Amino acid sequence: MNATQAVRVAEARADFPILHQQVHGKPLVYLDNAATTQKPKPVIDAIVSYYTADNSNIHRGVHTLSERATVRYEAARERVRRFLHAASEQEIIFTRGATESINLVAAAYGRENVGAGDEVLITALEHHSNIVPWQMLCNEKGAKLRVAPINDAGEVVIGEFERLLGRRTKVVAISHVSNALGTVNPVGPMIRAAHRVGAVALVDGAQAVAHIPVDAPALDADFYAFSGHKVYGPTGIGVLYGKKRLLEAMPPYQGGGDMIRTVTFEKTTYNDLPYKFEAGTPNISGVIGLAAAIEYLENIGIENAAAHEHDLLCYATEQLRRIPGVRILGTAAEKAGVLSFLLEGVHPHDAGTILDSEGVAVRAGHHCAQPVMDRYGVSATTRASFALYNTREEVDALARAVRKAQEVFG
Ligand code: C6P
Repeated sequence: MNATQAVRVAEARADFPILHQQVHGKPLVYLDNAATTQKPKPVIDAIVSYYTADNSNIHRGVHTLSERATVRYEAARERVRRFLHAASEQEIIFTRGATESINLVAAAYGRENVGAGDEVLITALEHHSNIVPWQMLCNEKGAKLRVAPINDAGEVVIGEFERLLGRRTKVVAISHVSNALGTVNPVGPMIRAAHRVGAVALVDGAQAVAHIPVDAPALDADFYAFSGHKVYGPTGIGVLYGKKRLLEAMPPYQGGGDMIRTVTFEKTTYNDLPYKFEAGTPNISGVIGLAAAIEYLENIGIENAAAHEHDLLCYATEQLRRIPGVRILGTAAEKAGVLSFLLEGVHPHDAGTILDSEGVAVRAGHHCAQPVMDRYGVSATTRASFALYNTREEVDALARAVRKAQEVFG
């Protein structure tokens, strides 16, 4: 490890039990972190301890276990609040993931505030989760989905983005970091531009929060969405941050237990924030695991993790560029640890299969971002993505496996 890297990688790797195994007789090299990160021991322990000692339903029971579970659940909300620098815990809604967070805003905010002839502006970099909910809303309302283009490097053309903003724009929905190319969007200025025309701005932070310290109020994001499983936490848990004034004005997303104050057959009154948006028994163990994940990452330091991943990205880019026939997609000036590439004469799925036979786990496909693939005239790429526990030696293993794929299909 380079002496300037503050992440003690060997120590960090020891925290992730899953990394210490062989796949097809080779040491596992896990480079599919943009799809989901592995979970450190403190996260696994938090979930085990919850189910071993405190499991109960929350906000309902008068008994001790329920009180303990409720305390752990709400303490986790406070940790997420601090993580995003939100002003109030009322601004932190637990969801199933980034996808549900975006759907919640499209349904609850969008249905009330977007009408016929209005526009929703997204970018050509978006994941399907930040396209389809807006498309569904626009179809329902007779509104128009506008798309800001990207250049060959995979950067949003900011002049075009600004040109597409107008008095009809009601929502701007943008990714903080592209999952397919790794581009980091200048979300601060983009949010400010959205506000100048009176639109609200949602940021899809699914690929950002593990790599970039996020201060949602400083960004002035109206909504910020992320998934627990991409930030070393469990699957099935996510977060929606929303400005209190907007959340308060929005109708509920789903009806059920916990989101109500009173129910009669004639009328229901709704609970206060954030419970108004958390219908039904939530993913309690997921919330507790997420809080442990955030604590783990904060102890390492997001900036330290980001610096380490940046080093790996630069090193991997250099290594792959040395291999004739490799074409890297996504060469933005600001990139997080995602490396998407094509191998001449080898389909990305075949490349992924050969890499797997060498123990190297990557994602091959359209990465749920088909419009990005269309922009480059390809159907798929092979994608390596880095986390705080990856090493330069693993990048070397990736490069060796890529050469092997070339030989096999040569
Ligand atoms: N991207 C990937 O391999 P969920 O599935 O709700 O946890 O996250 C959806 C999502 C939303 N936005 C971005 C930018 C994303 O990258 C993802 C998930 C994974 O790239 C799985 S498709």
